[in-house]
Amino acid sequence: MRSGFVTFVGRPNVGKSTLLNAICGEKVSIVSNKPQTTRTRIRGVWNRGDTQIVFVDTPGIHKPVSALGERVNATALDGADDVDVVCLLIDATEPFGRGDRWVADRIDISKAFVIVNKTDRASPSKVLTQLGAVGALGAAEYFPVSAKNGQGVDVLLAKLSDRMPDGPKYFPDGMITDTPEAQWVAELVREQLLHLLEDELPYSIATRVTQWEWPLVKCEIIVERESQKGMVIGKSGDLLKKVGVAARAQMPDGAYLELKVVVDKNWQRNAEKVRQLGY
Ligand SMILES: Nc1nc2c(ncn2[C@@H]2O[C@H](COP(=O)(O)OP(=O)(O)OP(=O)(O)O)[C@@H](O)[C@H]2O)c(=O)[nH]1
Ligand SMILES: [Mg+2]
Repeated sequence: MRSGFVTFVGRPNVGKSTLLNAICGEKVSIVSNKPQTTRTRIRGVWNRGDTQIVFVDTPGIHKPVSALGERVNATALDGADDVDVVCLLIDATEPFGRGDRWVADRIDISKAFVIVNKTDRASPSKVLTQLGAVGALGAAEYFPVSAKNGQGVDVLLAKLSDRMPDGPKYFPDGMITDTPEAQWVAELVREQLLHLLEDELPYSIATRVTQWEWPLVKCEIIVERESQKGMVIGKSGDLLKKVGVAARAQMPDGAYLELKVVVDKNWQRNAEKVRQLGY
């Protein structure tokens, strides 16, 4: 048996979580078109023959403006410690920039794999230009992939498998992730809010399951200001209803999901509150 750990790092929105889901064959990490979607380390497992790779998705590393930002950056960088391979993800559709460089400087790049993602949205010549730009980093390997259509992912998995040392099966057969159910439901709710709300509001939101008495699941949506409460609830509760329906559709049959919006003033700036929320 060969097995090991592989961490995805990169600036926000480059497609780390989408790639994790593509590899696992199901959604284990929430995804949105807004930056700073992932807030914790999320593990997803890939098995092939007698090889098992545990992939670790991390929050996008960015310039922090709050205690939450500082916390998630630290979570991401810690996730790159002590793993078999660190993969730095880059977006093929945007120039290699300061944000990417900042992350590259904080990992052992000579041992890292660089993944140029979203090749489905970039012309072959643009992908080549991007590979040329990142080639100067001196990484161990380079891979153009599309997390969306799977292109290049098999080649990446083959190379990662080669790097796995002899080791145990960390996760039993059939177990794809170790995210606790309650945390997963809170994430599903937050994912819908990221999809449905505009501008800065999603960054002010945290979600937390407060009661799990199957089939009743109560989830709190925490906002930072009274004025945000109404926006999350929507006209005559429309938005909140949409969130509930979409999240419940991804839960096991029969679930009854109750959502409640509460205000916790500026929770995002308070390191202790950030910690209590599980970030
Ligand atoms: N076209 C295309 N879009 C992609 C691909 N991978 C990810 N995306 C899109 O890019 C956006 C960001 O994807 P995420 O997977 O949430 O990115 P992330 O790196 O996990 O972002 P953070 O959690 O904020 O750090 C979403 O809208 C995805 O659908 C890809 O290969 N091709
Ligand atoms: Mg993510």
